[in-house]
Amino acid sequence: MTDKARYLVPDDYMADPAVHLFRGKLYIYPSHDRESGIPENDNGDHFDMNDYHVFSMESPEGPVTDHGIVLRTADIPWAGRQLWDCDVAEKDGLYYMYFPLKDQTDIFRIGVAIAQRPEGPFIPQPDPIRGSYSIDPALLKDDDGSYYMYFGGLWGGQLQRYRNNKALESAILPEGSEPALGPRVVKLSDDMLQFAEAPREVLILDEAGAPLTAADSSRRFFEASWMHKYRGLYYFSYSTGDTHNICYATGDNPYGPFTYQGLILPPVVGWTTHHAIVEFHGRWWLFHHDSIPSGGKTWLRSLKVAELEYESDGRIKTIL
Ligand code: FUB
Repeated sequence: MTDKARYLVPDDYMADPAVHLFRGKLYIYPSHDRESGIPENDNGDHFDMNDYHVFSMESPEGPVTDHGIVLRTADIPWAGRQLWDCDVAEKDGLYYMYFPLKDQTDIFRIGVAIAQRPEGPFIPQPDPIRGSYSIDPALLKDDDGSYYMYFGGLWGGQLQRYRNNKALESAILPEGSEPALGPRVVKLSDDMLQFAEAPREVLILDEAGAPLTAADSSRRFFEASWMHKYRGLYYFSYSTGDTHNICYATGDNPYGPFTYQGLILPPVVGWTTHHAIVEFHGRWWLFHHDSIPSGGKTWLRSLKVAELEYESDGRIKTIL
């Protein structure tokens, strides 16, 4: 699949792209996969990344510039292990990177690091965001200047350990006809360094208006939140994890609920799938990853980009 996609960083393993248009260029903020020798398991211990690079492009069809390492685990005061999928937002000329990382008790928290330029370097804050948990932060700057973070991921992403923003004594994954666990959304504080409110669970509904169930594993949320707007509508897209789809749901406000709409990208080679959707000069692009260049090793993924198109009614065409 995705024959029309091209690989962006053929000489290294990069995954989980977040992509934004800053200062007229596209900036890519990926995870940096590496061969750590840690055996593969359902908790994702094999995803043992310890730094981030930033890449930029003058256009999605042009060459890619590597700006080098911009943040290392070793520079983060509260670090335990595993720098997973990050995202960056710009406010008033500063660039804020949000990154999930396990603390020294092996619990994922979300940290913030600040840069003067989109290409970094990013200087980490001394502590993670108060009340943060789980993984895969994705940022939306809304048209009114508010910033929202979407986050959460199942299994190794630890979302099943929480209800109502409180840690459970032991993890509970909904089953069967129970509503699936939703991602979280939260408005950021004016200084971009904390949550401005308690995170809310995002509802993803089926065509009849009922929450997607845990058994509906080819459509329910698993991880890899992304939010973009098209013609004024909010498009929340995500990975279904163990069924390996990237799909989307739409709504009329940043908190949802969002109604399931369809498949953007069917399963790629490799266990994980993860993406970003961005507009560049009137055309739309899907950045994502697969594990073809590493011969299918799930922990060694490669960045790709493909054009994304809409039907006239606003539906996203599945990329085949
Ligand atoms: O890269 C580690 C994890 O794999 C990400 O946080 C998930 O979204 C999945 O892509």
